[in-house]
Amino acid sequence: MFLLYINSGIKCGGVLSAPHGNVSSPNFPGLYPYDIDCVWLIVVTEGSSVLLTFHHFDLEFHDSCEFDYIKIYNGVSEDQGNLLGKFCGANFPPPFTSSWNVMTIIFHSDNHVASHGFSAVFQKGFKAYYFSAQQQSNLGLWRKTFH
Ligand SMILES: [Ca+2]
Repeated sequence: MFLLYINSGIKCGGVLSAPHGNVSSPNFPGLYPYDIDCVWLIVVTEGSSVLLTFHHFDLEFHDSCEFDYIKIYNGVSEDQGNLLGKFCGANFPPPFTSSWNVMTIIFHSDNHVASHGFSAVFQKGFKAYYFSAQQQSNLGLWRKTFH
C-alpha cells in the first residue's frame, strides 16, 4: 500500500498537478536525510504524457541499489510491469516518458550514508493513452491517500 510517509519529522512527496515543475530530494543540494520514503505523483492533463528529465543525480551507490534508490513508475501503480527503472549511485537516469498522464517517483534512503540527492524537471509531453476506468479509480484512491 502507498502512504505518504513521515519519518524523522521529514515530510516529502505529494501530488504535483501542473503542466511542468520540478522534483528534488529533501534538502537538495544538501545531503538528504536518513530513513525517508518520499512518493511523488505527477499528474498532467489527460491525454498527455509526462516527460521527466534529471538534472542532478547523486545517491549512495550499491550494486543493486538496496540502500538508497529512486524508482520511477508509469502511472500510479507499483506493479512490476509499470516500473520504468530503479537507480542509485551517480549514473543519471535517462529521460522518461509515461504512457499515460501520470508518473510516480519513489525516493528511499536507509539509515546510513547520505549523498546530495537528485533534482529533476517534469513537463507535459506528447499525446498519450487515456486511463482505463480501473486506472482512473486507482488514481482517485491515491489522491485521497495524499490529501
Ligand atoms: Ca544511505
